[in-house]
Amino acid sequence: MYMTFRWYGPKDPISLNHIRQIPKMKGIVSSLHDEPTGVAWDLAKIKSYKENIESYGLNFKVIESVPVHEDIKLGRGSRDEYIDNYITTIKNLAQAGLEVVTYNFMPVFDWTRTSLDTPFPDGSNALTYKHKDIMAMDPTSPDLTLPAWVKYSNQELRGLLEAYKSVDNEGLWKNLEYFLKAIAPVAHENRIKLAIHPDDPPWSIFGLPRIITNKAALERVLSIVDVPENGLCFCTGSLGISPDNDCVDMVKTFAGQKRIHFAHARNVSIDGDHDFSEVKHTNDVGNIDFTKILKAYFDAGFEGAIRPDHGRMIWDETGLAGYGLYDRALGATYLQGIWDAFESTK
Ligand code: DNO
Repeated sequence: MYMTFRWYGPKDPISLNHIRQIPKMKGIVSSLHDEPTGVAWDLAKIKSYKENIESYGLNFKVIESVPVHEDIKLGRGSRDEYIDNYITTIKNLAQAGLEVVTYNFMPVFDWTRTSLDTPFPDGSNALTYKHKDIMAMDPTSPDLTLPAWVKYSNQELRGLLEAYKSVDNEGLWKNLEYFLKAIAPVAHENRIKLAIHPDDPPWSIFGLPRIITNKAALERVLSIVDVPENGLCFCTGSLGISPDNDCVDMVKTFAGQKRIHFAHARNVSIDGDHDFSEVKHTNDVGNIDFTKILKAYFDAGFEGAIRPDHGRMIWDETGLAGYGLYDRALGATYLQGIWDAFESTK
């Protein structure tokens, strides 16, 4: 396992110089954030982005993410053109020396929360989710936006929500299957590891289908194209908010099969039925115990990248929701410490 940190590019308030000062920090996870969804990424742009990161002594092997165009998820006629672009991007990333491509198959909205700064008694604040608040939200309201959401015009958004009315969960599976059957063989040939991120939260929101929600779904993804490159970004914070999901068991299974290509380490506290808070990485709180999760990775001989996912805002830091410096840096050192203790007993 090697430790990485997500960086949002030159516009990120956190600098590569600060990130490299985190003990044992090895690499950056990032994306060409200014590229519109659906275009083919240019090789020269990828190379220069990579060179800049590497000039700080950090590696850059993991892309998070190459977003999937909605036309692919909707199975529209234009999907082939977007799939061709995705394939070009995969080939160019391979040529530039990248190793892992993270993506998700969530319709319209990426991760979703109902509050970005719920205060905690110790003076920190964090992201939380209350299902009854989601039920009361109108996602097309101009006042409503989340950091990870693509900015659509109101009309586009209404059009998309309407179009998804004819795509149920099985329809979405079919569209994922079509996409994976086209891209996984290319990833295999080019030795690019594909890492699908689970749905966050792992249940339907705003009436949209959501399918990457549990162990059976992960097994199904892997079976669609059974090559080692067709794999997972295993996110404890997304899967772990469903009490039915046993994350330790899933790590044992999928890291054991060498199909986890990237690990997201986030701790969450289940506060009630479909309600949760994001909490610090340590095992005195929350439902995820990283001593157990990391032991499962360690026993499976996991060699991929891990990153501390969403942190709280502490010490009066302000910045991108979930992506401040301080709490994620504490998370990274906590996770690394657990790992080093396992290493030392080898
Ligand atoms: C949340 C992240 C996700 C993830 C994408 C992967 O903080 O884990 O936004 O990057 O879903 O495509």
